[in-house]
Amino acid sequence: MHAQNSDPFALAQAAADVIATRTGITRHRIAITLGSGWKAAADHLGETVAEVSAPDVPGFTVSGVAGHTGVLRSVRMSSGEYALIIGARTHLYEGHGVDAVVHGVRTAAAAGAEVMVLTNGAGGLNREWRAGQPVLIRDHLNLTARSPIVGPTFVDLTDLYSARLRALAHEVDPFLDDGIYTQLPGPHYETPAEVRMVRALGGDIVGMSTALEAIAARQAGLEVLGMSLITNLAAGIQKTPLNHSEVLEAGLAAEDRLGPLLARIVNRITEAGA
Ligand code: 8IG
Repeated sequence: MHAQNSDPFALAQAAADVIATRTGITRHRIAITLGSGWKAAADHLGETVAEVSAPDVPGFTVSGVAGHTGVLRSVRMSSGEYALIIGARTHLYEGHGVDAVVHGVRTAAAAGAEVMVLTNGAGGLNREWRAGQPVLIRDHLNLTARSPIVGPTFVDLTDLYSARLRALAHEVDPFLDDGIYTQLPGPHYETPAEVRMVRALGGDIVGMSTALEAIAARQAGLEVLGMSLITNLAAGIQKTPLNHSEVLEAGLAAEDRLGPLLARIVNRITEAGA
């Protein structure tokens, strides 16, 4: 047990082994982490062949965040390939460390995935955006001052949010806008001054999850697609205070559109050959 905890990659392999045993699927070609507002999307992807409760899988815990389900699903897509849907996310602000935050991504890689789709709910800085609008992540600013990588492994992040996958997403919806995702540690939302800082730095989206996961995904050799559901405009841009129930409401309101959109993008990716 202690040996496992000290080696996050061994823990991810143990998780992948349990997933393979419990689902009967030895290889998941693509993995999708579902963030706030994206939960119902899983139902559109294909036929769910198995569900595993997150606490039954080594290294996963039930999230304390309302709107995060704590279930991993194996879904058979129209291409005949299997997708691993990760409905369990650990955030940096939960205090379990960076390895816990990126465990889902490392598990996806150990389960055989070549593509990692990271979705989240986030705040938007672009005044043209509206709550309930999905946008592609084009690049990120990691303002957590942390990395999931320990030691002298110098991972290239030039094309972190794969241009190839973004192009496939644009084939599905040419009107998808994109932006620079900025990860802050949270769990508090930004002050209006911090939102102005993010804007000055070139950020378009503020969130608390995806940048560290994307870095770990790239280290593991996965191709990354990132999508944010803009659930609110960032503090100071929208006039009303931010709250988590508003976030959940925006997610619910957008579900009808998000599910089919994500399903079409994921199926497009697997048909193109992951
Ligand atoms: I949902 O406005 C959601 N997550 N940092 N700021 C940050 N994270 C968020 C926000 C937001 N909305």
